[in-house]
Amino acid sequence: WQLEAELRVAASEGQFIPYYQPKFELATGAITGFEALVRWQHPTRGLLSPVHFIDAIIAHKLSFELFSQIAIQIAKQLSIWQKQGFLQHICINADAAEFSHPNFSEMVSNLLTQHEISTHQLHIEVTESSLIQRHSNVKKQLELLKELGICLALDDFGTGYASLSYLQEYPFDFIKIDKSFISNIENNPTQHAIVKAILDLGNALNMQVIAEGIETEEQRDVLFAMGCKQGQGYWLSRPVPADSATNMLIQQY
Ligand code: G
Ligand code: G
Ligand code: NA
Ligand code: MN
Repeated sequence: WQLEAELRVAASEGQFIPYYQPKFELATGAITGFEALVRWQHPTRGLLSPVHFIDAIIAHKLSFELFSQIAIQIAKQLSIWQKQGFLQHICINADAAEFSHPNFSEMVSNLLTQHEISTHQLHIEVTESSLIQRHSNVKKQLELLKELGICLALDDFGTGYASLSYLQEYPFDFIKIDKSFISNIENNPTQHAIVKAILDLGNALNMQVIAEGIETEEQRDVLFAMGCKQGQGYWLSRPVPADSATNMLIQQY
């Protein structure tokens, strides 16, 4: 199929929509925020997961278009939730290519002002793998975002080539432990030791640590006992459409 041509149509016609996966306090299960995960509402193929098109988006330099489209929908959603009294944050994924756009932070800042959203309600997460190329503009843009008051998370921590140096180089507030270290944490001493070390590191560096890919109550219990405070995973919920996310918030209060 004509992937590139179809992606360009999708970008111009607004076929990309966010799904929302809750992040929660391990102690209580209370929802602290949501990660927005893009889906492609394809006119004939139905709802497509980003694993089928994210690489093509990046290769064809459509990252900024995708980010803008998702960011606008998130800003609107935050504004709706704010009016309903829900002050949870939404976290949006960005790959480093997006930061190479010189107006990235300005675009984000304008969007927040326009929708009267406070900057601390938007988080941005960057995957380690996307930092490898070291786009020259990435550090500058991350620092500008940070100055705006936007929280930055380093995603998939531990799977990149230079995990520790990224912590030194860029101003992250959150570390997200990759789900490959959580998948069997209740039985696997190696995973347990790695997660323990990441939690200690986060503590020492004053960064908050979020465990990804929590699928079972047992994994939640183990992580909680280790001192991990925040998590995300199928145990609480898969990524869901906006109305289901709203229902989760309503049920919580
Ligand atoms: O739900 P999941 O299959 O939702 O996501 C698959 C991959 O796509 C993940 O690695 C996730 O980080 C990435 N991804 C999801 N949404 C976005 C997005 O809006 N921008 C970018 N750059 N990556 C995304
Ligand atoms: O790269 P990133 O960490 O953004 O990707 C998150 C991916 O992990 C998404 O595809 C999301 O749907 C998926 N995911 C979220 N929670 C779980 C989980 O508990 N188990 C598994 N296997 N995948 C998860
Ligand atoms: Na992510
Ligand atoms: Mn991740």
